[in-house]
Amino acid sequence: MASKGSLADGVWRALRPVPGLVQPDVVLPDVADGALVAVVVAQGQVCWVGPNDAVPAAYAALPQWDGGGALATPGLVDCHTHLVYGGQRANEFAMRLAGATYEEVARAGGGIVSSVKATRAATEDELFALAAPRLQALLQEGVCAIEIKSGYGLALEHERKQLRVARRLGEAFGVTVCTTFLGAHALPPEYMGRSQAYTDLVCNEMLPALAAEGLVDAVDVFCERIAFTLAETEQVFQAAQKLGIPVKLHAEQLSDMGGSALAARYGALSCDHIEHLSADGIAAMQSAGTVAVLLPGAYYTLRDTQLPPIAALRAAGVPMAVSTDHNPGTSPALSLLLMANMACTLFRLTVPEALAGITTHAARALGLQDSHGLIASGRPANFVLWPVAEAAELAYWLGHKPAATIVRQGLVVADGLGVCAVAGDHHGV
Ligand code: DI6
Ligand code: FE
Repeated sequence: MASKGSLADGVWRALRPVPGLVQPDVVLPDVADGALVAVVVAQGQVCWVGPNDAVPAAYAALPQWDGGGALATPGLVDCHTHLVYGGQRANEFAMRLAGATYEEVARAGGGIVSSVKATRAATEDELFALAAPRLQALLQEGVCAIEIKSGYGLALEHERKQLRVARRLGEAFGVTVCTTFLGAHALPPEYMGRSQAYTDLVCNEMLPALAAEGLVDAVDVFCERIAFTLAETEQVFQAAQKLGIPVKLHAEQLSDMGGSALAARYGALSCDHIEHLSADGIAAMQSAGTVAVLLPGAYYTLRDTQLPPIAALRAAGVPMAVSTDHNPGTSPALSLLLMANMACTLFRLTVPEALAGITTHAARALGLQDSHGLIASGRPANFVLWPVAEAAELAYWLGHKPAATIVRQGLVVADGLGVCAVAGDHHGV
């Protein structure tokens, strides 16, 4: 299950680029948008992208792979997940079907806290074994970078366990994993009624310890009526800032708390959910360059009716990413392509917006804009060749995992198209 695969070094010819997701080094004046391109990979890095018939002679000695006109996108990026946890919460699914709301389930002792119990009870190896098949499902669709949050431990040793598993998953599967410390996800039962004391613990003990262990790439907070206040959120942001760690926020999911504007003031990488985002929040995100992360899986699961303000975000030029928000409570989703579909159908994104949302803009939401989310020279080779006739198909099928050829971290990890005819079985991704 580890990153088996053959080296992707070679000249990948006859690829059909998705406009905006492939950046040629050489643009010949007579090459129209949509003309075939070649991508040269050497030592696991993309080193040349350009017109198919203009590959420099210097690369003639490399293996030559014929893409046969397959559509090429960068490796997908899932920029918001809670992938590592114990147990599952299908019982809440049934409760909601019987009429309970997410907030009612949470107030009744279910919700995040029930996943906390199961996560605390699990060993690191058990959490790894539970998360591995979920990660594999995402990888089989071409995910090459993923964010994984803590937030189901809510105590130092258990948050550490989650983050260590996230790191181990990245190493075992050869995929870029960005870890996010979400200690301020919910109030643990032992701190009931002592929100300030728990926030102090998060800021003064948990975050510094985990950061010192190299386990924290970013810091997140659930800023909501049923979670942490604006003032508590700011306290966590200050602690992160002191350590030089970037922040992001679960913001305006159930109500307008003003979290996005606060996050933007701290230069947040992203504000996520944002169904109830105000015009002020949009303006603040726009000027800070903060990415709006749309999570249609949670919107769908909760049968939410408040749409995120897509038209206003678009008009303001705020980059929009799309992610699974994979978690056991509100988004048990394991398909980023399905999220692209739902972002189009439910939120009315255009297909190019949805595709940028699961690649380029998602990479930006993780601070990976210089290495992921675009096929371009100087980046690690992460790309996917799709067996589809047009780009819209990537957002069109419901629940179909196309047998793609996947290059991840410079290795051919799946070869559904038979381009190289040397890589392993697609299911081994
Ligand atoms: N927002 C979410 O969508 C998840 N966490 C959060 O802050 C839900 C987490 C859960 O219900 O377990
Ligand atoms: Fe989330």
